Amino acid sequence: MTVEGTAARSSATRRSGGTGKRASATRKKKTAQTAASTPAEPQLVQLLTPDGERVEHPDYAIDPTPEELRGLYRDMVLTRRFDAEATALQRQGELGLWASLLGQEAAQIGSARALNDEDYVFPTYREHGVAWCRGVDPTNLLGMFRGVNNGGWDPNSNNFHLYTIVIGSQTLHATGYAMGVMKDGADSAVIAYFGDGASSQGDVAEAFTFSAVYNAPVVFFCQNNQWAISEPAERQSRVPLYQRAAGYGFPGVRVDGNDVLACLAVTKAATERARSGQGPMLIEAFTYRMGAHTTSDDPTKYRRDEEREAWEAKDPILRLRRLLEKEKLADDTFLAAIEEESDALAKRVREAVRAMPDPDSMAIFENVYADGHALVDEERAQYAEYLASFATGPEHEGGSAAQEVK
Ligand SMILES: Cc1ncc(C[n+]2csc(CCOP(=O)(O)OP(=O)(O)O)c2C)c(N)n1
Ligand SMILES: [Mg+2]
Repeated sequence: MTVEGTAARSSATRRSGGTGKRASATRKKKTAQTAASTPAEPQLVQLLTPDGERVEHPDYAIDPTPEELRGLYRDMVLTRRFDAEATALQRQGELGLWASLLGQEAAQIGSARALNDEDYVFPTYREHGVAWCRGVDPTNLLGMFRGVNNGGWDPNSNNFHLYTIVIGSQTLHATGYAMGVMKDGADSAVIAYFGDGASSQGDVAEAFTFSAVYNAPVVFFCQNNQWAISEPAERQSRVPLYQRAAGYGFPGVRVDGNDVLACLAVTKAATERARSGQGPMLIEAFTYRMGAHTTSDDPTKYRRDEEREAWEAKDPILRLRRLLEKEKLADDTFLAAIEEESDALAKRVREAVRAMPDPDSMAIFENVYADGHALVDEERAQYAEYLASFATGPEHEGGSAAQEVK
C-alpha cells in the first residue's frame, strides 16, 4: 500500500511564488532538485483499509477478539468526544487553550493499547487518547489548559509522564528513563511520543544517538500529522521520517496512523523488541491533524479544505465502525450505549472544569526546590508585597487592579 498524495507536495506547489520568466525558471530548477532527491513514497503497514476491509501484513499479524475490537472503537469514540468537549470549553472561555487530537485517535489508541501497565509513557501535549488508555482521568488533563495547575496528575500512578510542551525534550527524558530501566534489570519498555516538527529538534537527534548506543528499551512514536503549526512536513525532512532511524542504527517503520489495528500491531512488536533487550525502534504513524494546531490557530490561513476532506475519507473511527458493522460485531444497542457513555463523559468533564478552584497565587513558589532556595524566597516576598500593595493603592484611588490580579 503506498501513501497517497501528501500535504507536503501540494503545499510546495502553493508556496512557489513569483511571476515572470525568472520566477518560472527558478520554479523549474526547484522542481528538478526535488525530483532528484525525494525518494518514492514508501510502503506503510496497514491492516484495516479505509473501507473497513481487513488486510494481512507478513510482519505484523494480529487477531483481535470481537471484545477487543469493540474496546478499541469505544476508546476512540470517547476520546474524540472528550476532545470535542474540551474544544467547546475553550470557546466558552473555560480553558485558556486546547490542543485537539482530532484525526489522531487510531495512532494514539492503537499504540497505547499495545502497552503493559509497567511500561512508561512520555507524551507531548496532544496525547489525550494515550492518557485515556493509561487510566488518567480526562478531567485531570484540563487543569493545565485552564491555568490552575502545572500538570494535574501523578506521573507514577499510571506510568504516564506530565504533558511536555518544550518540543522534543521528552524524547531525552524517555531515553534517560529507559537507560535507568535497563540498569535496574527491569523488563519494561518506554515510549516517547513526538511530532513531525519535533523530529527536527536537536533533543530528538540526541535521544536517537544515546538510545542506540546504549541499546535502551525505548520506542519512539512519531505522529506525523503532516503539520507543525503552519509548517508542512516537507520542511522537516527530505526523506520519510521513519528512514532516519537507519542512520542511528535501529529499525524504523511507517504505519498507517489512521489504522488502529496496524498501530496496535506495530507498537506491540516494537515494545516486545525493547523489553527483550533489542533496543530502540522508531515508528512513524502517518496521519493527519484534522483540526487546528490549537484553539489559537487558524489553519485556513495556510492549507486548503480539499486536503482535510481527503483525509476525512480515511477517518480512523469510521473505518473501524465499517469493520464492526460488516462483521456484525456492533448492533444498535452497543452503539447507543457508547453514545450515552460519551454524553455522560462530556457532562462530567464540563462540570469538573467549571468547578476547578482558582489556585492560591502564592502556590507558584511551592515545590520549586526540595529544600527551598534564597532566590525563590526573595521572589515570593516581592510578589507578596506587590499583591499587598493593591489593598492600599489603586483600590483607594478608584482603580480596579485589585480585582484584575487574581
Ligand atoms: C523547543 C520549542 N520550540 C518551539 C515551540 C513552539 N511550538 C509549539 S507546538 C510546535 C509545533 C510542533 O509540531 P509537531 O512536532 O509536528 O507536533 P504537533 O503539534 O503537530 O502534534 C511548535 C514549534 C515549543 N513549544 N518548543
Ligand atoms: Mg505535527
